[in-house]
Amino acid sequence: MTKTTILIAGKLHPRVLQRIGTAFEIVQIEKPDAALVDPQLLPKIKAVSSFVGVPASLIDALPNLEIIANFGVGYDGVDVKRAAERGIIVTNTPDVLNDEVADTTVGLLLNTLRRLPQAESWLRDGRWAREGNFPLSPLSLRGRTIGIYGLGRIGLEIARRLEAFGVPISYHTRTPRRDVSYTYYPDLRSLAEGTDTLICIVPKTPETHKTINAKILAQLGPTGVLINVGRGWTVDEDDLADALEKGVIAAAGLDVFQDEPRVPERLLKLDNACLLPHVASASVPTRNAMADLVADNLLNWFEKGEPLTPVPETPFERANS
Ligand code: NAP
Ligand code: 8YV
Repeated sequence: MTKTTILIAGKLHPRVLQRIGTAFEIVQIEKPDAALVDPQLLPKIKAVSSFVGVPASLIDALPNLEIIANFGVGYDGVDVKRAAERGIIVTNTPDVLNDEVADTTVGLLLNTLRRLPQAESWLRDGRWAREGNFPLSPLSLRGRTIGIYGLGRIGLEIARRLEAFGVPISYHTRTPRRDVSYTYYPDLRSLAEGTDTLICIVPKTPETHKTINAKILAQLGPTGVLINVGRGWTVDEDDLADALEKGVIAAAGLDVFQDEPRVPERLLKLDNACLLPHVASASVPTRNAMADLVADNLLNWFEKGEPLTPVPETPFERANS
């Protein structure tokens, strides 16, 4: 029997290939660019999987495409509108990474406040022995008020963890949640005004672009702290660098940037910015779970005709539901 052909566009977690490699014929290209595919193969390709996204140009070049399996819960790299127009299912990897990303967020928050990376450098550089104790951290989690921008799957896990730290929690989403008792703010500005520690975990959408800007940062005030684990797109990085340089806010912890892997020079120079290279989900167990969900979406689609985790823009309705 002829095997279904799947295109892997760009580097992908090896476990996806291990899981699907025998069931399907795999075509691999360096980046999601249709020009890199042998033209004779284009009509054979029924699925694409990618870590870096799938543009409309690639979707348009594949006349028999049925499914795009995105590696990651955020699927902003996939042209989902074009996929929906063509009736192509897009899947992502929700839930299996919630705990890891929430754990990392709490770690990043504590590192930002208590300057633990700088304290370790102090020890490793021999300064503890030479100069004495590391300076007291001006900031602490004690007495802080937390505002979570985006209380979805991951935001909720962040909130649950921070409850154990004894800090009051508020949030902003477009729709208030009925299942939580945290304080709801109907807009981001009032959330920033009512809290001093803003944690961003919203998706990259046209509505969230640079919503964390000079005005929002000013609301947080001089002891304010911004933590961003959503997407760099949501923060105006020039405004943030200004605010950190001028003491408009006290510190920031960032896992994500507008133009990854490039990080603005101004942020790199700042001692009150704690910077991570987009590692919130990047552990072996969690990336394995994400890889399994990518593979299971593909296997389920071609074996049973059902995707496991389609995104809301390309819903899948079961024939008998
Ligand atoms: P989710 O369950 O869809 O939650 C998204 C939350 O954002 C919801 O509470 C949603 O509430 C809110 N939201 C969306 N648009 C909004 C807007 N315009 N204004 C206010 N709130 C808005 O998604 P998730 O699984 O928690 O993931 C969230 C995002 O985190 C992903 O899309 C991805 O970009 C990012 N992420 C980053 C990493 C990393 O490695 N750093 C890892 C995983 C995920 P409403 O719809 O009610 O507004
Ligand atoms: C991954 C993420 O780093 O799931 C997401 O949305 O941002 C991270 O878990 C991402 O998949 C890398 O492309």
